[in-house]
Amino acid sequence: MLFGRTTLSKFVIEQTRGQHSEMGALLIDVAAAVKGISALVGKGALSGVAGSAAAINVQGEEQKKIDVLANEAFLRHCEWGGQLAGMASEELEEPFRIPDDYPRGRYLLVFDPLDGSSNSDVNVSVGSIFSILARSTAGAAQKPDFLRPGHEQLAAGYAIYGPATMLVLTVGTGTHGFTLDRESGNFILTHPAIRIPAATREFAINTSNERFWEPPVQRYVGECKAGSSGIRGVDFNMRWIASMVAEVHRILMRGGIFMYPRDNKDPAKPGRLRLLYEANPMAMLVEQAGGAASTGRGRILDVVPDALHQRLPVILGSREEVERLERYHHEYDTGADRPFVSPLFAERSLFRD
Ligand code: AFP
Repeated sequence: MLFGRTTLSKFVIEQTRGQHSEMGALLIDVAAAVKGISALVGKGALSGVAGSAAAINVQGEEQKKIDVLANEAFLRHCEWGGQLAGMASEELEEPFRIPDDYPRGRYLLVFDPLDGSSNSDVNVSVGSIFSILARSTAGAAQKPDFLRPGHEQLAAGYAIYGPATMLVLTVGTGTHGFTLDRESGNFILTHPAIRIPAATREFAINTSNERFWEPPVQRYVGECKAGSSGIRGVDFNMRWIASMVAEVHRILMRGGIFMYPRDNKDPAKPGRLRLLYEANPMAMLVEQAGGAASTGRGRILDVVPDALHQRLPVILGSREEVERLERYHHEYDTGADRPFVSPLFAERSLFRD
């Protein structure tokens, strides 16, 4: 069927008609940025931009040339349209000010231009993640305007640059997947109204950090690894791609639980993943698809940010498993997961030695 399929533009215009029609135009600019990044990533080593940019980004991580170019793609495609009061990026320490020769609007675009970029040199799927907020007044956005809890997001999405390039989007009316038709250059609606199965037998975590995890996470993962010989009574499968976009995409397609928990490897860091442009957009997409997204001790979308590049623990995916792991955190915090030991037998023996 060549014609009549729903394109991203048609979907966005229909879904944002009225109050947020300007946001629709912004989403079409984001899609244009994503197409440019897809073309660049798809060239691989032929792009001539593999390797390090010989710089360290605000995260203290080595910046790759392709990180810089992906960031440029978002800024150049989105700065001119008149919908934005400002932008914030994983690659920029401070918010990006819309140049004064462009009109400003009331939306805020927050993004990780190339997530999983350490995988780009080894040809593993990477992605871009974005989130849209709004402010009540026009004019240049200041840092506090971005520090809004995730439940205030108006839209969220990611692009995954895999064998196919897909854009997965929510504007608050479910989570929907679009596949890039390279011949026409259109994103075509291929996965309407995605639903995450409530139950799963597949977990994703970097188990090399196991010794640093908190006990409830060690308990949960230990039960998954014990499989049918343990209390869960069923075998589990494990995945770890080290590209959050690819993990979340797999979970949206077939269920699963993704964990990047707090670990004490670096006690100064409450987690690896960033709240504003990784956890919040992914949490909105997952919840809109019927899943759950938690820090282990609370809903991610209710966390009030206090810094632009704030990190936090991330547990998301099939609702039953996320809720089980939240229960394990609660039992740990209240001591309910440890057998009650009577004071008579706690520290001292009845028989003095
Ligand atoms: P990079 O963007 O530096 O490759 O990090 C990717 C990421 O933020 C996220 O996409 C992965 O889930 C996670 O880090 C992988 O972390 P580990 O390398 O510690 O497994």
